[in-house]
Order: sequence, then structure tokens, then C-alpha cells
Amino acid sequence: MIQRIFNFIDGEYTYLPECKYLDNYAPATGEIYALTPDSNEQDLELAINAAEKAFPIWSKMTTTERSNILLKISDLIAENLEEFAQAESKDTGKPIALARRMDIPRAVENFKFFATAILHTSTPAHATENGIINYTLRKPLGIVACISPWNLPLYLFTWKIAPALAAGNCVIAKPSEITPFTAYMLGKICKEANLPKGVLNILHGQGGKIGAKLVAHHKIKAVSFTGGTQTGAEVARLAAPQFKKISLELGGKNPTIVFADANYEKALESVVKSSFTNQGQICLCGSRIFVEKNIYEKFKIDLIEKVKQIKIGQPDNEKTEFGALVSLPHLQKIMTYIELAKAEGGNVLIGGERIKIENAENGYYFLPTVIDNLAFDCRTNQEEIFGPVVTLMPFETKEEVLEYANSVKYGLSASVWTSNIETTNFFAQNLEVGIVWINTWLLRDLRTSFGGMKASGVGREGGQDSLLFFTEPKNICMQML
Ligand code: TXE
Repeated sequence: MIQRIFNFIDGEYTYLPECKYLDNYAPATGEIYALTPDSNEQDLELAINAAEKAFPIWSKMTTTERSNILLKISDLIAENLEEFAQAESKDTGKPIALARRMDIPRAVENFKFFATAILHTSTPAHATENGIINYTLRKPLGIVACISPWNLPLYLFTWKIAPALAAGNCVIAKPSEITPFTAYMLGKICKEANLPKGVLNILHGQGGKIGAKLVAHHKIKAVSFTGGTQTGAEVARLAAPQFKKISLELGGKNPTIVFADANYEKALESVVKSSFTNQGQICLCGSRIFVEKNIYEKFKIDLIEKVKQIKIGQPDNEKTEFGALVSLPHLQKIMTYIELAKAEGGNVLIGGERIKIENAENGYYFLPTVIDNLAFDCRTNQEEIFGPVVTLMPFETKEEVLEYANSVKYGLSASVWTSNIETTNFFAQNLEVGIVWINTWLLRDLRTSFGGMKASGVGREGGQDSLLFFTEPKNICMQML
């Protein structure tokens, strides 16, 4: 049965009779299972008007009142975790176990974290000896846009919405048209949590169409975007002339650097995860693996053995560790990079092709792939592939591998495996990325600044960074009588 998705505007699921719909596919089977609104300006104006009406009410609530409602949303997502996890797995092709363990719990945490963070904010004051005092007020911006991608749908959707709402803004949120379902489900939760109508409006549709119109709308004061670097540039081009605040979390081509003095087994285990979690569709995945020369051959053999053991299957199977890619166009993009790697002299050590799974022959399944024998500066090693494809390269010195690691236009994250403190400090100081993990990967503390530099984006999310982004500072200077 094909399910119809609706926009959530002014506290209700809305349906405009002339609304057109986009097909929504289940990656596990390649079948159309839902229809997504292809929203237009009319839908956008309805959402803007609803947000405009709600802003005076929501922004004037106390932080405790806002906090209680956001905590209720967090609790309701947690109470419906299984339903959200099943929906997320079906919509994205990711294993149900991963959606249960990572995606939905993080959405619960996002609301809880920012619902409590706003209870503990402070702003600076500066007193001078001649009775002058300066203090800072921070005010919500107004109506803001939150635009999120298809790889971690509810996780990243709520990562933007929660702080925006917590800070007192009203939000028009646009999820990816490729994976809209859990965003659609969030509307009902917000209604049950008594979020005042119009505070959060969820608009579905094509990025290049309603997404662009949302960014360009003169009543949108800020845009928080996560997605591709190219799209990020387009968002910036539209927002800049209107002096909107923008936060861009974009692509990555992250290095994983393994020294011979690392904990070998831990490094090996982690490299499998940082290469292939979520089928390699996480902007933080380590897609370029550099291994110190004297352990390279052993590491290569051991890594291939580990990859062979990955349980590939239908996403709804509890035992599946590696599911389907998110869409057929994305699978085809991945296949073009395999051909490119071969043309550049790459040696496909494992994987490199689409596979058919019994009873799901039309699903978007692709083998986890490891390629070596490529130069650090070839296209395969410079461009973001965003799938289950990693390259393996040896190195001899710190200086050599630092040059390789920093050689890409991206600067999002990196993992370094070593037991040597000098090596740790050398890379912490010199890697051109926003996040460096030492002897770990994807360990996240929501208080930390999250984001990248170079072509990986502008600004940071997380903790106070998000609350500062979604508020406007005002300095008051007072001469005490
Ligand atoms: O991102 P898009 P997609 C990278 C990865 C991937 C590429 C494209 O390389 O292959 O981005 O992925 C909306 N104005 N990442 O297609 O197109 C769109 O509807 C306003 C890295 O998901 O950037 C969706 O909601 N909005 C990333 C969102 O932007 C627009 C995770 C992202 O879409 C728009 C995912 C426009 N002109 C992909 N065009 C990460 N950093 O985690 C599109 N959108």
C-alpha cells in the first residue's frame, strides 16, 4: 500500500488539492512505497505565515516553558523509537539495528540536550571603574530554515531544529526528498507534545525548487544546511545578498592514519566501522586509509578478511550490518567512481560491484569496496564518493602522510591511530580539519564544536555554537548614575 506524506504546517498535516507528489522508493526493494509532496510557493507562504503568527508567542515563552515542551518531544520520540527506527531503515536502506542504535537515539538526545542547554546559558558583562557597565542580550532571530540530507535523516533534521526552537525561533524545516518519512512522523509528535502551532513547519519537496525558494525568502533570517558542497555553495549564493546567517555542514574526504605503534586490533576494528557504517554514507566516514609501511601488507590482508565477514543483507533483518545504498542514482554514482579508480590504476582488492539479494533483486545493494595502488592526488582520492568505497595507501613518515591527508579541498574530520604523544600532537596541530579523533572514531560529545573547514563548510554546530548561531547578540552600554 502506497503511503501519502503530508506537509506539517500551522500545527496540522496539510493537503492542498492541487499538490503534486514525488515517488518515494524503498532502497531495500527498489519499490515505490510512498508519495512525497512536491511543495511550491503556496505551501511555503502558508508555512511562513504560520511561523510569523507563532513567533511572538514562542519567543516570549520562558526558557523553562520551551524546555519542557522540547523534553516532551524527546520523550515521545523515545517512546516511539521502534516505529521511527523501522521507518528510518525502510526509507534509507540502513540496517534496522543501526537505526535503533544510532539514528533515533541521537534524535532523542538532540532534543533533550538543547532543551536543557537553554536553561544554563549566560552572556558576558563588562564593568569599568568609572561606573560604566556593558552587558549582552541574545535574542532569537525570528523564522529560520533548517535543511537536512538523506544519510542520517532524523538525526540531522533534529540536530538543527532542536537548538533553533530552544533559542526561541520558529522553524521551517525541509528534509531530503529522498528520505522524508521520519520527518513526516515528527509532526504528529510535536502536536502531541503541545508545541504551539506554527512554531515548527515541515515542508517536503525538491531541494532545487522549494529548498531554493525557502533559502531565498526574505522573511527567513538564517539557514542551517547540511548536504553536498556544491549545494552548499548554491545556498550561500542565495543567502549572502540578503545578509542571512548561514551554517553549512558539507562534504568530506576524511583520512584515517594508522601508525605501527597503534593498538593494532583496535585500529583494525575501527577502520572497518569508519569505512562502512551506514554503507559509508556518513560525512565523517574515513574514506582514505593511510597505513605505516612496515605494517601495510599485514594490515591490508587483515582488513580484507574483516570486510569479507561483514553481514550484508536486507535492512529489516536484525543480523544485517550492511544494507542498501540510499537510491539508484547514488548507486550509479558509486559505480562511476569504481570505473574511475580502475582507470587511474587502482587495484580493487574486494567488492567493487552491485549485488542482487534473494527476494530483493531490485534493491540498491553494493559490496563494501577496498582499493589500493592509487596515487594520493588522483581524482578517486580527492573527490567525495560518499559510499562504501575506501582506498588504502602506505606511508613512511609523519610529514609525508600529513601532506597526503591535507591534500584534498575538504577539511571535515580525521582519525589518527598511534600510542606516541608527539605523533598525536603533531597531527592535532597540523591536520586541516574541524574534528580530529585520536585512537577512536565518531565518539561524539554534543557540547563540542562540530563542523569542518575549507570545502567542508562554514560555521559550527553543537553546544553553545548552535545556540549562538540561532540568536542575535545586542550590546547594551549603561552609564551608572
Ligand atoms: O545532498 P544535497 P544530497 C554529500 C554527498 C552526496 C552529496 C549530495 O557527497 O553525494 O552531498 O547528497 C536540499 N537550495 N552529502 O543529494 O543535494 C535537498 O533537498 C536549498 C554530505 O543529499 O546537498 C536536501 O534536503 N536546498 C552530507 C539537502 O539540501 C537544496 C550528507 C541536501 O541535499 C538545494 C549528505 C538548493 N538549491 C550528502 N538543493 C553531509 N555533510 O553529511 C538541494 N537541497
